[in-house]
Amino acid sequence: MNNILKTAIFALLAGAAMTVTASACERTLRSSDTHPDGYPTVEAVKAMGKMLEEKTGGKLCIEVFFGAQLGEEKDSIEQTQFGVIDMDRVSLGPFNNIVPETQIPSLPYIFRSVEHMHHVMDGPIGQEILDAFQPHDLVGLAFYDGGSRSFYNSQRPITSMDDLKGMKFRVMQSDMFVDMVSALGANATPMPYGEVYSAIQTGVIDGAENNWPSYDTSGHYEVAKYYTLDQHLIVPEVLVMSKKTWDSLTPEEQQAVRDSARASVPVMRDLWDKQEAESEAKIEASGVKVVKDIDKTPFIEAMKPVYDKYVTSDKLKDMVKRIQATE
Ligand code: BDP
Repeated sequence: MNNILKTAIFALLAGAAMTVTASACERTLRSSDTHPDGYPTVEAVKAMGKMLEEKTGGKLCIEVFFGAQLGEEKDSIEQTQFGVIDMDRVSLGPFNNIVPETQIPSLPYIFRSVEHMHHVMDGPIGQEILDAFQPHDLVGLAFYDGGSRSFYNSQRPITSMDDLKGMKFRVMQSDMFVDMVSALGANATPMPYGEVYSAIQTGVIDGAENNWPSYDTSGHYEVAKYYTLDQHLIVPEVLVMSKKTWDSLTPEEQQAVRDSARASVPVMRDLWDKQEAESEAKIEASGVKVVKDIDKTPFIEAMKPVYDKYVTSDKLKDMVKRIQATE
């Protein structure tokens, strides 16, 4: 056999071997995430994929398309509703205009702490909110952590509500967040996450708001060096599946999806705590001016019109009451 033939046969065999490895899984579900590889949400869905592959004896796997490869959140949500994307990991914020129930855990200062949020979202209220995705062509699978979100900007330290006056902040694509920022005396503009860095850099906006890990991994702290821990939102993140994909699975596969999604939650929380501490340390060391001891009372009081505007139906009012009554 001449060398060229040998090389060709080798290439063919290697190709066949690769195909075998790649097709070890009968079906690979595509999952979208805006965050970069290594971010807790991305790693949690990968962990879920491993569990799913095991539970289904290699029938189902998940591939995570991180870094908004499948589009920014507003678009990826639509694509998931259409069944073009199988799964999506998104903050609850961009669902506010679609699934009214998601507005409730997205309300400013609704949760007293991350523990309070866990108690609510791990219980019956969380389940009701997951179920509320169904009529919108989505299946809610699990909630992930998103820490607490606070304002950062490129102009000056915010030490009281007055300092926010006249500033322009980017918010997630949710009408409620536009009203939240207006109620604080500032201006808001909804914008996809991926456009925020250059919008701050070029002065189109003064800043945005997010948790430590996002402020870090997006690089926003490089262009907005004032961060004030007013912690106006403790908004959970959610993992959803397209109803089209869901309906194409057998009941056993659906159960395996539910179980492995649920089992990925403690994995995520663990990764989250580590990432949060790491990001905080990195940002503090980078020279960002962090205002920690802000009086939140005026911020909380200013939110009344937001509650009045969005908590309108009896169902939503009752949900707020039950959340407030949860320990
Ligand atoms: C991050 C969320 C992500 C959102 C982003 C945002 O994890 O889902 O896209 O905030 O502000 O904290 O858009």
